[in-house]
Amino acid sequence: MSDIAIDARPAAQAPFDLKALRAEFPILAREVHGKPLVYLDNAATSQTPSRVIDALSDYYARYNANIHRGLHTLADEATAAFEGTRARVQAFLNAEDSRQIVFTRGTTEAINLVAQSWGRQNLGPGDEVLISMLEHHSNIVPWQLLASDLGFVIKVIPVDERGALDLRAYRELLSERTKLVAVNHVSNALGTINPVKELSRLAHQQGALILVDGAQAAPHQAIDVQDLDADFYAFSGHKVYGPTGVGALYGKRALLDAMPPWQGGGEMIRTVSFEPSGTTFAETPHKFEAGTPAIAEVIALGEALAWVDGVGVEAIGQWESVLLEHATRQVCAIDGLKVIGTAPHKAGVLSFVVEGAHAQDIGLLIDQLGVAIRTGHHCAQPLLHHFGVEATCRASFAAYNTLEEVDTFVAALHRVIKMVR
Ligand code: C6P
Repeated sequence: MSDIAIDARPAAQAPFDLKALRAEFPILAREVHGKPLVYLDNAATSQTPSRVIDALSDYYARYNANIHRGLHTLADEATAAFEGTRARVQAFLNAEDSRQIVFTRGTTEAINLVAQSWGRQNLGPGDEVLISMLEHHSNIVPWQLLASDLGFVIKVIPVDERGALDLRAYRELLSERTKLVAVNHVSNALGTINPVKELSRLAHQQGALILVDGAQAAPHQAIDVQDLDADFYAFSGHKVYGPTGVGALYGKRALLDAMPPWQGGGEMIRTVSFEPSGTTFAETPHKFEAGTPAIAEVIALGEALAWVDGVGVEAIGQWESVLLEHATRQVCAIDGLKVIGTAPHKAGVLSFVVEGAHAQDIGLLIDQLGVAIRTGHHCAQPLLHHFGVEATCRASFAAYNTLEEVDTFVAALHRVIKMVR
């Protein structure tokens, strides 16, 4: 790779012991196609440190039991650990009360919960829901499904040519018809960080609620739902160094209390009877958690958040900015490469297209060199169409990535582009 000019500036230091931190992730030691793995698909899912993996196996090895309904020791231990994560999530989001935290399968299910419970109760003909051009399909399709049932209108906040939200258009779209603004905190496809506090203030001025999809924000910056004045906030465990199949929804207490259950079953009832209206429901948050939840995963999510707290989410975000800048500077120098998404405030996501080369081909070939990036529409098809592309290549960063990995990625990209052109 002698044709690559590697940045000669002195290497920035991570604000933590990067070598020791990497050693906590067993997967980072593996090889792919005979090359050391360079994992840059963190926006899709981040890797898990040993303590999270241990928490999963420890649950099955020592206290596997169903929660909330057993009187035996194992059930007590499992319940305490499960509810311990609720308190951990409360602290992570700076929620007022752990009862405001509902466990879900992830961000997607959290948004569907709000749509099916709050939405069915509160939306109808004449109402409007504002979403943004930046949304992931999971913050588009649930509203479309509901709109076709209930007859409300979905309006889309546009973005400028850099991929930043058009705030003037947002102000103009807001009206007394707006009942909900549903936006992501950070765009998964472009990395744009949205000014959620300001969006929230303006929504509330109009009497609308705001739901924030925090899937791509929670791993990279401190979240304070009270400061944001978010009515709902959702995130996924597998993007914050935790397991798949688990996530959480925060909601303001009065809203959650007034919302009906959205799924029926065990765990979410107080009493069940065959008499008309004889069935009554558990309190918030349990009325939203029907059936046996992902107990081991919830417990391990608590461990992941403890890990993030230990490293410091601000330090993680700071380091990812260094990686992003280092990568952006180098890829921008590649002939015919265009970065999609250059908003002034960005998280660690680098999306790009290369003239004369299909994103898919780049993704497949770069994998042969050990580098994992994502290619495709990133479940944000309307956004990509807006930028006139079907697919981009996306590199996304996490705490454990190194500047050397960025250099390996850039060198591999140069090689692959030569091969496909
Ligand atoms: N984005 C990505 O590669 P789930 O699948 O429920 O954990 O998360 C869905 C989701 C919601 N909102 C945003 C902003 C997201 O980025 C995602 C998941 C992955 O970008 C998979 S497409």
